[in-house]
Amino acid sequence: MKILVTGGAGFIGSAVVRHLIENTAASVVNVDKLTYAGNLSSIARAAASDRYSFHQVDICDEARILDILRTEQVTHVMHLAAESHVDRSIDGPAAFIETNLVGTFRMLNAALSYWRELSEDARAEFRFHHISTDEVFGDLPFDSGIFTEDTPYAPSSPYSASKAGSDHLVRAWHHTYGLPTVVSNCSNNYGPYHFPEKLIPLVILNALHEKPLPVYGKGANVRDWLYVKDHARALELVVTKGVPGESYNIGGNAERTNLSVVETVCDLLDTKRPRAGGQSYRDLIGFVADRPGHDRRYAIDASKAERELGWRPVETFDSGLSKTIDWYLDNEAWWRPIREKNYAGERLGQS
Ligand code: NAD
Ligand code: TDX
Repeated sequence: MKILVTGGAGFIGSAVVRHLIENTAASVVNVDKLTYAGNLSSIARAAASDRYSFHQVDICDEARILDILRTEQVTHVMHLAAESHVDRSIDGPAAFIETNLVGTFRMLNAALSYWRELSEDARAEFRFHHISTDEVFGDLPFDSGIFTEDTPYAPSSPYSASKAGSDHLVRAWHHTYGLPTVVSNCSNNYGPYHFPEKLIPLVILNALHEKPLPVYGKGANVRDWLYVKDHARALELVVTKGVPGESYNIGGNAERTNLSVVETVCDLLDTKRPRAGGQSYRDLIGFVADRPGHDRRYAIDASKAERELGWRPVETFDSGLSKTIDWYLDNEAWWRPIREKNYAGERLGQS
C-alpha cells in the first residue's frame, strides 16, 4: 500500500503518519502546504523512514496533486488537510471555503483522473478517504440525542458548513463517477502534538504560564473526546476495510462539559506540577464571551465502526488526558516555539 496523506504535518495527520510508519508496512506520501498549523517536527522520526516522502503542496493545486498520484503510484488517499479551527472560521471564513471546499473538490478531480487511468485490479483496491467531523450534524440538546451515520446534516459554523459541503462532494463523486470513497466523522480529538489554540492544549499551557483559562459562556457546552492515537487506528481500519460509499462515525464514549474538562486538567496539573504557593490551577479559570453560534452538544454513536471494523477506543478520557498532560510537560521543545510565535494576549491563534 502507498498512502497519500494530506495534512500529514497537522495534529491528526501527523498521528496517522506516525501510526502508519510505526505499525504497518505501508508507504506514506505526505502532502502538506505547511500553514500555521503544519509542523514537520511532529513527524521527525517517521520522516527518517525510507517508506516516507514529503511534498509541500497546496491541495488546491490539482495538477500537482495529479502528478504526485501518478509518480508516487498511490493506492489509497487519506484526505485530512483542512482549516480546522472553528473560532478562526468565524473571524475569517474565506480560507475555510478555499481549502475545505474547493481544495476537496480539487483533490476529488485529481483522484478521479488518476483512478480512471489505473488497471481494473488497481481501481478496485483504490480508496479516497475523507476525514470529517461530527460538527456537520449540528447542535444537539443537552439532554437527548446522538449522531448516527444517518443523522441529517445541519452545520452551524463556517467551519462545519465547509466540512459538510466537502462531505457532500465526496459522496457525489462516488454516486456519480463511481470513485471508491469512504468518509469518517469523528468527535473532538486530543493528545500529543495538538496545536495550542484548541481548548485542551491551550488550558494546559496557559496554566503552566499562570495565564487565565478562558471558558466560553458558562462552560456548559458538551463535546465527546477521542484520544488521537485511538483515532489514527480507526482511520487505518476505515481506509483499508471501509465499504465504498459508506461513512463511519468515530467517537471516544467520553462526553464532558467544557468546564469539567478544564477542571480536570487543573486537578491533574495540581498533582503533576503543583503551583508555587500551593493554590489550585482552578483559581485561573475565567468565564469569557461565548462563541457565536456555539453548538450546545455533540454526541457520537460509534457502534457501526465497532460492529463492521472491529474498532473501539482503548483510552478513557482520564487515561488519555493524563498521558496528554505528561506529554506537554515533557515536550516543551515542541510547543515553546509555537507559543512564542503565536501567543497574542490571552488567546493564542487570534493574531
Ligand atoms: P490541523 O489544523 O492540526 O492540521 C491541518 C493540516 O493541513 C496542517 O498540517 C496544514 O498545514 C495542512 N493544510 C491546511 N491547508 C492546506 C492546504 N490548502 N493544502 C495542503 N495542506 C493544508 O487539523 P487537525 O486537527 O489535524 O484535523 C485534521 C482533519 O480532521 C481536518 O480535516 C479536520 O476537519 C478533521 N477533524 C478534526 C478534529 C479535531 O478534533 N482536531 C475532529 C474532527 C475532524
Ligand atoms: O479558549 C477556549 N475556550 C472554550 O471554552 C476554546 C479555544 C474553546 N472553548 C470551547 C469551545 C468548544 O465548545 O471548548 C470546546 C472545544 O473547543 P475547540 O478546542 O476550539 O474545538 P471545537 O470547536 O469543538 O472543534 C474541534 O473539534 C471538532 C476541532 O477544532 C474541529 O476541527 C473538529 O471538527
